[in-house]
Amino acid sequence: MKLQWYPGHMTKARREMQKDLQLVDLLIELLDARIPMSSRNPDIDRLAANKYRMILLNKADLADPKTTDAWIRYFADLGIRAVALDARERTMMRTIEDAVREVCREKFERDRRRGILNRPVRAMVAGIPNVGKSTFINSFAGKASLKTGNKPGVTKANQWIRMNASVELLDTPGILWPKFDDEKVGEHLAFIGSINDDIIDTEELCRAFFKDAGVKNQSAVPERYHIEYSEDPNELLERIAASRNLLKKGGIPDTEKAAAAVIDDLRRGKLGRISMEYPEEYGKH
Ligand SMILES: Nc1nc2c(ncn2[C@@H]2O[C@H](COP(=O)(O)OP(=O)(O)OP(=O)(O)O)[C@@H](O)[C@H]2O)c(=O)[nH]1
Ligand SMILES: [Mg+2]
Repeated sequence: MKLQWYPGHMTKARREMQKDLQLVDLLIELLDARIPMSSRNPDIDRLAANKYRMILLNKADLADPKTTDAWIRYFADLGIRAVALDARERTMMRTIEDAVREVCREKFERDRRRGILNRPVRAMVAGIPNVGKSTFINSFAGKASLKTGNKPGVTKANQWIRMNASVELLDTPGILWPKFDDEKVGEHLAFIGSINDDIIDTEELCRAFFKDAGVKNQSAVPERYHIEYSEDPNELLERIAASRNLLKKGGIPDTEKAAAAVIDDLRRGKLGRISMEYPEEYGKH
């Protein structure tokens, strides 16, 4: 499935990120735990070369826990502290705060040696659209000061939020960093809802999902819709439409509505906790 990208927009976004990074000590990268690689900015290591770094594998509640653990080890091997997260859960925020302190310990110690007390860590929260940046900041701050929403493009501009005396966070609009050479990246981003649905053919996306997560679908999809599994994506869609009574005039299965239902269920975790990318597929870089 081919998706359209806008290179001009990316160049501008990259420049802005470079500028914003000059304002902060720490980069908190939010990745989607289901697709850590496709949701990652491919230039990030170069852009943030001299910053403290942390990764939050967000929406971990929708990903397979064992795979998420493997990703945490993968990033640890690259020297980056990663934490699995459900950003809606405030209980995790203590762990995050401790991790921030640990990652930035050098800065705190340097400040102390120089007699600077209580200079907060300034952190930029970056990630693709809809990954949960604003939700995370709201949970961390303990108040819902930022607008959130289940569609890409909710945050329109940068905004600083003071957490407490020791941390200040910069919320940023989501940015997509497509890797043009890989069609899968676009598909994975579309599966999880980070690409505007207006430019997506839902049926085509759904067929791609059936192919991509083939093994999982052999049980999760038939179970959810009470149908027999089929290797043929069109057949699957027809069976789902029939079983859900989604019919067009003349009793023809409405495969478009069936596809929309599947994609919606996928994004809500109704097809189970599905990881779509695995560390073993990616060499060290
Ligand atoms: N299941 C689940 N949903 C989450 C999690 N974090 C955020 N969400 C939901 O994901 C949607 C997007 O959250 P936002 O915080 O608006 O995402 P954002 O990254 O700020 O998005 P943009 O501002 O568009 O770039 C919302 O509906 C949140 O409730 C999570 O850990 N698990
Ligand atoms: Mg936002």
